[in-house]
Amino acid sequence: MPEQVEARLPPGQVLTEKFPVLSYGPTPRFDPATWDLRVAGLVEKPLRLDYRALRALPIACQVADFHCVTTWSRFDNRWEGLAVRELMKRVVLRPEAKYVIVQCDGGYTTNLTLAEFLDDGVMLAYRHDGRELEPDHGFPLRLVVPKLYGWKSAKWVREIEFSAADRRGFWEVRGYHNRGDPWREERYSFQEEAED
Ligand SMILES: Nc1nc2c(c(=O)[nH]1)N[C@H]1C(S)=C(S)[C@@H](COP(=O)(O)O)O[C@H]1N2
Ligand SMILES: [Mo]
Repeated sequence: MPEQVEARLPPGQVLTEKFPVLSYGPTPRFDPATWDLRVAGLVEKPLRLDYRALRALPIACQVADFHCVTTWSRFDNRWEGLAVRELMKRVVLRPEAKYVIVQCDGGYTTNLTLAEFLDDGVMLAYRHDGRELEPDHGFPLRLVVPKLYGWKSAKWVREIEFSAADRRGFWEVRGYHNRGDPWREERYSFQEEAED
């Protein structure tokens, strides 16, 4: 393996040029007339953005590697969309807010700590590699959390809920690790027992 590849590939991962689709369940239908993104839970005032309002917000762009726990990694994904930091300029959190639960069309969920959610590079993307996101890859809006395994990058996001307590998401209750840092190879929940 070339050195530059090896340095960017977390342990146990294999590089792919393709962009596999990993979805539990069918791709939801998108209706721009009724779609919205909601920010709810422990916020001073809930926020609701319809599709036009979402796309009118400042556009962020980043290139990031993507690591799925099933062992494929895809380098240099060019994501465009709404930076979480930009979104959060419009939201006042209550002090008790410590966790984020991301809810998607189709019922998928995932959880993050507030710090993981507010970290560099976390964004709500609607374009990938210079085109609108494919529906199967999460159009109209997906989370991108480049530092964690792909299951945290929820597709078809509709609601971001701030919470005082952590609530494990769809895969986190089905045996995947609560955090999922690929560099620490945090794949499975049983690994948590050996941790802090
Ligand atoms: N709503 C939803 N988001 C999801 C999933 C899913 O099944 N449903 N799968 C996750 C997993 S396991 C991975 S690896 C990535 C894959 O993204 P992709 O299908 O665009 O490659 O999406 C994540 N987001
Ligand atoms: Mo995955």
